[in-house]
Amino acid sequence: MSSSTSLFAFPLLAIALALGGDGCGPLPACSSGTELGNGGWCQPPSAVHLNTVGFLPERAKVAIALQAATTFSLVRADGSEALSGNATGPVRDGDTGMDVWTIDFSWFTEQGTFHLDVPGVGRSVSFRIDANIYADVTKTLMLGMHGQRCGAAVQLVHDGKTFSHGVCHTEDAVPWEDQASGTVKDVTGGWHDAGDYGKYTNNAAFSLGMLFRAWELYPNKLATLTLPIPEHGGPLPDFLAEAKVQLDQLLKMQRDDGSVYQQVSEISFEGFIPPTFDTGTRYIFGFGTVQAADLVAVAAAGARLFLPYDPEYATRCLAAAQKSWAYLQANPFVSANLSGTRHPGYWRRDDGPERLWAAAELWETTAGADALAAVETKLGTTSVASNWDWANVGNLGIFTYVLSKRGGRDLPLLATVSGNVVGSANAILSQISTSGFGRGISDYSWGSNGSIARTTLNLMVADVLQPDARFADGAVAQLDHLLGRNVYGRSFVTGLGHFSPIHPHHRPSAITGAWPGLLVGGPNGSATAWTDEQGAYEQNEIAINWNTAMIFGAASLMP
Ligand code: 9MR
Ligand code: 9MR
Ligand code: ZN
Repeated sequence: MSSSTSLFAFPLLAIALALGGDGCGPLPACSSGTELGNGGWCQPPSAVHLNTVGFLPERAKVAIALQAATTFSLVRADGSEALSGNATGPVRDGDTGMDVWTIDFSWFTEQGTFHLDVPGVGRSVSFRIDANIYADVTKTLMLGMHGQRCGAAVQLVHDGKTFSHGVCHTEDAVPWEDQASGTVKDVTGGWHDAGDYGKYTNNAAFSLGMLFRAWELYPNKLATLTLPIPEHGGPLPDFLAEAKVQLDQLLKMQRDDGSVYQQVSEISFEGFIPPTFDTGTRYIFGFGTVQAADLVAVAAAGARLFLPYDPEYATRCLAAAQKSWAYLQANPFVSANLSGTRHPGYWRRDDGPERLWAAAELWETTAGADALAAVETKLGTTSVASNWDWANVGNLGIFTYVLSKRGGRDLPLLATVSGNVVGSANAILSQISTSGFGRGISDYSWGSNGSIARTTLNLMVADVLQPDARFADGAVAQLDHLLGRNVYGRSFVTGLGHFSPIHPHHRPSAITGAWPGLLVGGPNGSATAWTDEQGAYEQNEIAINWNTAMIFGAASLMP
């Protein structure tokens, strides 16, 4: 796991270095057992692998050891022992082949700062047991979203360090098909998608969909969240104000005929430069039904969510949703033509899941019979995915349908689909129980950390349909994993928890050090295929669809 080993073990990185593309250089060497950490000193992972932020008093508390553990003690910050007990195990984790010992102190409810001492293994980092930890986690992840803002100057402070950039990408953008005329259509604003400065309609809508689901399930929790954003103190709750930045930009992506553009970016990826230095021509590439359906979904949802605060905006959102809905009714699948760009990464080959989501959100907002018929037709042939990402937004529509308080649904269908949602959550629970590291999904593909975070939607929607404490504990296990109960004994979120990523593939971070509140993609290819290196974009990039999934999970566990 040392940086020098992974440098050679990771061929793509070797290629990137050979091309000299992205300013990623060899890291200073650390002695064995330590790695270069925040602030530039060598530090070890937590000896006991656990959620390095902490635990909720009333929920599961599980830590793991990767060496033989027999007993443990939980120690308060003043050195007194709070409890002692026995570890269990080992169990063999199938993904890594590692033996894993479990330390379970779930029944302990005292709040405070603690660490674990495990003879033969070592001492964990300090962590909190506190009912408020997930308010802090949610806030930091939302700060991460704020840092992704495009077309605006951004300044944020975290742990005493300031991160900022000036107004960027003010000339967004030239429609690719009209480039001869040189017309610029205003598609400024929104969030940078990831470590690059592109903006992609389907992934932005997907990300908003998860934030909106969080808002609708946890309005009282999220209304209390204060964020250091310019809109603070205005008419909108801060959480919705940050989300509106992206919805505003998506509304600008709509074309006159109701179709919607897909991508705003340069032809190729930018260099590793600050956003304000990125002044190459940006184009708008492709449009089609996937994007129209995505806009219907988020604009229709926006029309309900913003109504209490800004009725005029809600009306505008609904009109936009209806316009793209009409386009969808008149057009079978229209594929976005992304041939002008060299990186059409979010291209979609069909629009089925998007149409389902669009119909569900429009129906929930308007009670329209055509939308209900459309969603119910799709539901007859759609399963509930336990592992899902930007290419399969169907779950968002399914969750809206089953959680709705509206009448008029086909009751046998509703019962079947609700049962399938609970079934998906139970499948996630059984996957968690077979993983030494508590992962709710079994594969390791690009953005696997985001997919782990996203299982919290299945779990918590199931918890509404069929309340069961195991669902929230399953969600806790996912957050535990992302914050340190993993192979690495490290947090996967920049600026949060112990030994968080230092070199994310994120252009602004390359210049000023890791911006806070960003979930990195995680192992991609196998259970141990993650490295904290800037060049490793397939494992260590950050992205809005990963962050917003984790925001949902953290919000669900707020007090
Ligand atoms: O920085 C780019 C990142 O956002 C993408 O996810 C990734 C894959 O499409 O590509 C990155 O850009 C790399 C490019 O594809 C190849 N040359 C090196 C670039 C920076 O690592
Ligand atoms: O997260 C995306 C992953 O599912 C795809 O396999 C991959 C290649 O198409 O692209 C990932 O998304 C990247 C996008 O294409 C460009 N911006 C950075 C995204 C995160 O790496
Ligand atoms: Zn920008």
